[in-house]
Amino acid sequence: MKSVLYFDKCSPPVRSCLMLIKRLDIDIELKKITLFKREQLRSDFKEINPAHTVPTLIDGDLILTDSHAILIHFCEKYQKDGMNLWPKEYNERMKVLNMLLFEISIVFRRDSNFLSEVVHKTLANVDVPYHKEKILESLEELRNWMELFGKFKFPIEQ
Ligand SMILES: N[C@@H](CCC(=O)N[C@@H](CS)C(=O)NCC(=O)O)C(=O)O
Repeated sequence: MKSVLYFDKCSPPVRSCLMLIKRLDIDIELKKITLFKREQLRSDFKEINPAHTVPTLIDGDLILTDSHAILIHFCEKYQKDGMNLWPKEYNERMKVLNMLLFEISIVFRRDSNFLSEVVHKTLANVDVPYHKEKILESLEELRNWMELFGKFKFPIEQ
């Protein structure tokens, strides 16, 4: 039976899973949960994921409710020989895990703090300059990490 990914493309963590599904050519069923219609709060979805977030993956008996766990699972299961997305070598693998945790604890948290305020307050009541500074700071840190790894450079729009 095919795995099922509950998704909404407006979610950044969902996007990371969709990118990896494409990269690894995974045959999977996609089920839309429209966040703006608050479909994630449906009781049938909360029975699968009490935290009512997307992405959520069902793969047989396994239910994963965090994009980072889903990304690791996809690599463990579908990464082809010669790919090094989820490295075999221990220290390299821990570096990837470290960056995934940096993403969830800094980059995504700041983005989501801002967007939750936009959704729950009116934009006029949101301290946009504060959030902009925090988000740009996290992107700057991300860029520094990338440069440290010597992988690539990218510009950050002010
Ligand atoms: N740590 C989770 C965060 C997922 C998350 O917060 N998803 C948001 C959309 S970006 C969501 O589904 N929010 C709906 C809700 O909280 O009710 C992950 O990376 O998968």
